[in-house]
Amino acid sequence: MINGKLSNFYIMSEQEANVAVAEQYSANSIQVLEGLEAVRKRPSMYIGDIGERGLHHLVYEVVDNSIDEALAGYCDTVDVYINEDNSITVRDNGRGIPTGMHEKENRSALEVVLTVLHAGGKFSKDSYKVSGGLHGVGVSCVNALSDYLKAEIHREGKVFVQEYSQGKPFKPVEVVGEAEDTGTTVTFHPDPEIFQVTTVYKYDTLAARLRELAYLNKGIRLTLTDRRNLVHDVDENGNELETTHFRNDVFYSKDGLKEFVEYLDGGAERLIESPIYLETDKIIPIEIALQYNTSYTEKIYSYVNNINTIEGGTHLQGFKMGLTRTLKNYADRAGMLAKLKFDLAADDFREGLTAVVSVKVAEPQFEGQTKTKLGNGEVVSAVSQATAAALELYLEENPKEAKMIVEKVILAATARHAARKAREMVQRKTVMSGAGMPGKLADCSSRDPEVCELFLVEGDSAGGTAKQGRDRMTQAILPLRGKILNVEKAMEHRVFESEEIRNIYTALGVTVGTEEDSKALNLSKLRYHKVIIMTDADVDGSHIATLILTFFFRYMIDLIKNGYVYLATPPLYLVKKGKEEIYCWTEQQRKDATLQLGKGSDKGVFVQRYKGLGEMSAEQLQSTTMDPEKRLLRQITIENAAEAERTFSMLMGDDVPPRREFIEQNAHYANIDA
Ligand code: 0RA
Repeated sequence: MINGKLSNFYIMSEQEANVAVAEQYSANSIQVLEGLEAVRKRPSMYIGDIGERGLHHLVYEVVDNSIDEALAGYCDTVDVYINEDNSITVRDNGRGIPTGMHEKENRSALEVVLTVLHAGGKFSKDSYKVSGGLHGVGVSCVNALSDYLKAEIHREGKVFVQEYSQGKPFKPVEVVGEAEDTGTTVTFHPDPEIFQVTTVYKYDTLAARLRELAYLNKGIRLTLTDRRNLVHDVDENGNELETTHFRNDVFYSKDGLKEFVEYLDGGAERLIESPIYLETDKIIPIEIALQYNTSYTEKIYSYVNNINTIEGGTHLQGFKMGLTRTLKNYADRAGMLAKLKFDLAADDFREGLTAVVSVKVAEPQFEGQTKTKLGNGEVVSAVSQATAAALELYLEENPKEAKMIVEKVILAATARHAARKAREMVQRKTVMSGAGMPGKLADCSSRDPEVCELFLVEGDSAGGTAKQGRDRMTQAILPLRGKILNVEKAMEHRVFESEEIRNIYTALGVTVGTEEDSKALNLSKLRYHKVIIMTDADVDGSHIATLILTFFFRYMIDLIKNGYVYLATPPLYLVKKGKEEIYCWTEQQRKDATLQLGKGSDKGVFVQRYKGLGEMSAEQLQSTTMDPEKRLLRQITIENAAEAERTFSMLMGDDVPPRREFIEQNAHYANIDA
C-alpha cells in the first residue's frame, strides 16, 4: 500500500538498513583496495547500498555522465530505456567517449574510462564537471557491478563497440560499422550477485529523478521508456483499444526552476502570479525561483551540482539571509512595521514559501550525517547577494505583490505568537520525565533508546492487543485515537494544541524547537530509536499512516532523516488447513499458500482476511508483525524530497480533485503490496 502512495519514499527493509550500515562501517576502517575488485567487494562504499536505492543509483551515474556532456555544450538529448530483461540503456548525442589508444595505458581511452576507477574526467582538460551522482564514482563503478555492459560509441564516422562482464572486457574495442551521428550508448545489466534484494527497476523512481534533472538543467531533453510492459490504450469511454505502446515520458523544461517551483506547488493557491526568478553566473552559477502560496508551509529545495542537498548548507543559508534582509528592509522602508508590537522572526518570512535554489560549485565540500550539506563558506555571500539584488528589483517593480508578501509575513508573525503559548505547554510537559508521560502510553522498561521501540497504533482496541503481544522490556505502545490532525491543512498552533500530537512529542522525549526555527528538533533525549507506525492493512489504515507520516515529514523531519521511522507490515491473510497455517502479505502469496496446503485444490483450505489489527490475537500480532525475529519492518527514508513534498501537499492539501484521482489510481496497490 504505502509503496503505491509514497513511491517517492525509498523504503528499505530493516535488515537491508543494517547491512548497509555495517558495510559502510567496515569499508571506512580498511585500506582502499585497488581497482574494480574493490568495488565488487565493498559496493556500498561506492553506491551507498546494494538495495533498491543502489540499484537505481547505477542509472543516475551513467545519466550524469551524459548530463556533463550536455552541460559542456555538446549534447541536448539523453534517452533512457528500461529493457525487457531489466537492463538499462542510456544514449546521448554528445561527442562520444574517445576511443583512440591511450599511450600510457596501452589500451583505448574508452576501456580506461570504463575499467579504471575515477578515470571519468581524465581526458577532458577544460571540463567543469558539475553534475555527478551523490557518490560521483563514475561509470567504471557501474561496469564493475554489472554482469553485462556494452558501450557503443558513434564517433568519427564509425561505430565502436566494447563489451564487459563484471568490469572485465571480453576483447579490445572493435569497429562494427559506420555512423553518421555522434554519441554514447551504454547498456548494462545489474549483477544479481551484488543486487540480491532486487534487480527490478521502478519506472516511477527513475522518472522522478529524470524529471528533477530536466528542471535543473533547462534545455536538455530527457526521455524514459519502459520496454517491459505494453500499455493498452483506451478510448474516451475507457474501452480497450487494439493499440498498445511502451510507457514513455519526455522531460524537458524550457524555463528551468521557474517551472520546477510551479510543479512543486501543484494545487496550492498562489499569492503572486508567477515565480520570482533569478539566474546569474557572476561569482558562481546560481539559479533560484521562489513563489508564495496561501498555505503555512515552507518548502525550500536546494541543489549543488544537481545533487539534492537534503541537509542544506551554505547556499541555503545565503538564500535565507538574502530573503530575510531584503523583505525586512522593504517592509521597514514602506512603513509597514510601524504598528507591530513584536519583532519579525526569520521563520515568518518563509511561511507559504516554495523555492528551489540550485548552485554549481567547482569543488564542493559535503558534510553532515548523509553528506548532503554544503560546507563551502564562500557560497553564503554569493547566494545572499544574488538573492538580495534580484528580490530588491522585483519588489520595486511589483509594489502590489510586494505588499501582499509583507502582509503575509506579518500574519505569520502574529500566528507565531499564538503558537508560542501552545508550544510552551508541550515543552513544559516534555521536559518533565517519567511522571509526565501520557496516560495512554504503555512504556517499556528499558531506558536504552538504542533497543527501545515505540509502536504508534491506530485505535484503542488494536492498542490493547499490541500491549498484550509486546515485549515489555523493549517495546512501548502508544494508541492513537482515530485520525490524527492533518497538519498539512492546520496552522501551527492547532498542531501543538492537538492532544494526540502532544502525546507523540512527550512519549518520544524530544523537545520542540526554537522561536527561530519551530521545526528544529532536539533528538538528544529521544527515548526510542525505532518509531513504528502500525495501522490496519486497509485503505483507512493507510490513510492514517499517511497522516502520521505527514506530521513527521513536516514537524519531525530529522526523525526520518536519521532513519528512526518505520512502517510495520501486518499480514493480510491467514491460510489454514487443519493445523497448518501460513500468513500471507500479498495476493500471490495467498494463492501459492492455498495451492500448497490444498495440494493443488482449495478443498478444506480456509482463508481468513484480516480487516484490522484488532482481528488478530495478541499472539498472532506478536509473531507476525512485532517480533523482531519474524516481522518485516520498512524503514522510511527520503529518496526524492521534492517528489515526496509534492505528494504530501497533494494528498493532504486543499485541492481535492487531484487527491481523489491519485487515490483512485493507486487504490489497487492498497491491498497487494507487501
Ligand atoms: C571525455 C572526452 C570527450 C567526451 C567524453 C569524455 C564523453 C563522456 C561521456 C559519457 C557519457 N557520454 C559521454 N560523452 C562524452 C570528448 C573529447 C573530444 O571529442 O575532444
